[in-house]
Amino acid sequence: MLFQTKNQEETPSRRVHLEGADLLYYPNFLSEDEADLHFTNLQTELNWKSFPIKMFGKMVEQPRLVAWHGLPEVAIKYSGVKIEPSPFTHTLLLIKQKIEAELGLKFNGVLCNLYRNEKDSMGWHADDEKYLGQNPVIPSLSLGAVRTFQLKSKTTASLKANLLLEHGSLLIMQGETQANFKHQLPKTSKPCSPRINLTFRQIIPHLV
Ligand SMILES: [Mn+2]
Repeated sequence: MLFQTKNQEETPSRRVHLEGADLLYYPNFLSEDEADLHFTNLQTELNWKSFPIKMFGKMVEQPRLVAWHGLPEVAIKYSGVKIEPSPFTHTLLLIKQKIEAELGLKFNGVLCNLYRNEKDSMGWHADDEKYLGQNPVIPSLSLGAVRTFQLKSKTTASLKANLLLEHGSLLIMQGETQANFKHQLPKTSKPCSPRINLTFRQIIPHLV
């Protein structure tokens, strides 16, 4: 088709229909081989850390490992704690460049989450921090075990979606998605192997 770019033919995407959200899903953004290789390398390359959080007045470990990588100026506040970025690694740069080429956008940081098994999770939240700017474009790359990603409207209970995020897939959250919706990655009862999720961000340093 004339209006289709070469890129879109190579990495087909589909819209996720959810009123008030703007979601684009590429099931095979990476080939199986690329995804396998990146998954293995990221497990050892990244600066994975366990972050404590306060729950019901007690300090507990968050149910996942986290790494923040980016340009030197993009320290962020994560769960109320300021974290300085580790540099982009070789694998992160390869993935970042591929996403930037597809979207025609630049990103200066990437939040990495490692869900070690079915018990690891992330609770309901929106990526709506001021330092991400209004209506941020957030590409979310998934590697490893398939997990269910859930979205729910901040105001309308009937507006919700469950998405299975596959190995090598890319979900783009953009437009008013963060303004109108929260998202989470619930734990599951079925045993599962590790999953790595990379969410790329364009941080506005003076707003952190
Ligand atoms: Mn998020």
